[in-house]
Amino acid sequence: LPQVPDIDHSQFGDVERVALSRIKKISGPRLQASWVNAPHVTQHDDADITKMDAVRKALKSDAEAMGIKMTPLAFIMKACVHALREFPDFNSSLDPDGEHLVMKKYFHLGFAADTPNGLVVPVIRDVDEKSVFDVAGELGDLAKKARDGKLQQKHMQGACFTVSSLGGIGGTAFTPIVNAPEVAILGVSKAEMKPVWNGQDFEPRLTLPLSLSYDHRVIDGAAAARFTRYLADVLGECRNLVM
Ligand code: CAO
Repeated sequence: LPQVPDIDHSQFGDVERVALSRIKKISGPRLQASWVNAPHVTQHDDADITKMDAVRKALKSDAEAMGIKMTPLAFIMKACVHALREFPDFNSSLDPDGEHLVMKKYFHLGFAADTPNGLVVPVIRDVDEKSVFDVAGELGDLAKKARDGKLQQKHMQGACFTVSSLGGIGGTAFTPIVNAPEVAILGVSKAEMKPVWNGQDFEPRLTLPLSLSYDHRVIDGAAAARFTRYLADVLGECRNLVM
């Protein structure tokens, strides 16, 4: 690879040299490996989550009684399983021989977690077999472990697909880097109430921006558009996401 010029910045003003965190030293080369090996494209779409959010709010107090925070991310992860089932190529990895896909029959989903020391990706196993309460509960536990620096290797292994949610922070879209050797990652931005034309009037609808980055060696653009639309429809209908 061509090198970035090595410049002595102190010739231009005061500087301080700070060590990278252990996590950044590990995640940096992995992100770069994915970026340079997998040709990335990002597909953007919107999901109407008005109904999903009403369901989530209705479940909130039951969840709280169980000590669980019912976050939108739990519904989104459940919806991803439906889309991965419908489009199995998204639940694969490219075999190192470059001539086969390794199709996964399980649904272990990673989620990007922001911690004081950097980005980590804990994994929730068998999301297909878990209720939205179970997924929300595990999300909360793993996110806390991540923030406290208590994740073990076993908590971060075996993911088939990753969700990176910046929805709690803000933004309208971004282009996440695929967590290789996975072949796709879903970026989620902040849901906003938007006026949507229903043929007669503008209706206020809660709109969730989705950004799906994918490895173009494995996934074609049309498949990515279909996957993202399907996911948006599953979220919109909010069927089979609770249990
Ligand atoms: N739209 C609108 N609001 C959202 C939302 C969305 N898409 N997603 C979450 N929210 C809300 C939550 O409901 C919560 O509101 P209340 O407290 O009023 O209920 C608030 O935003 C904060 O949510 P959160 O971000 O703390 O919780 P979460 O379960 O959604 O996410 C976790 C958990 C671990 C994913 C998150 O804390 C985090 O680390 N996010 C950053 C991930 C990241 O860095 N990604 C980039 C990696 S590089 O590709």
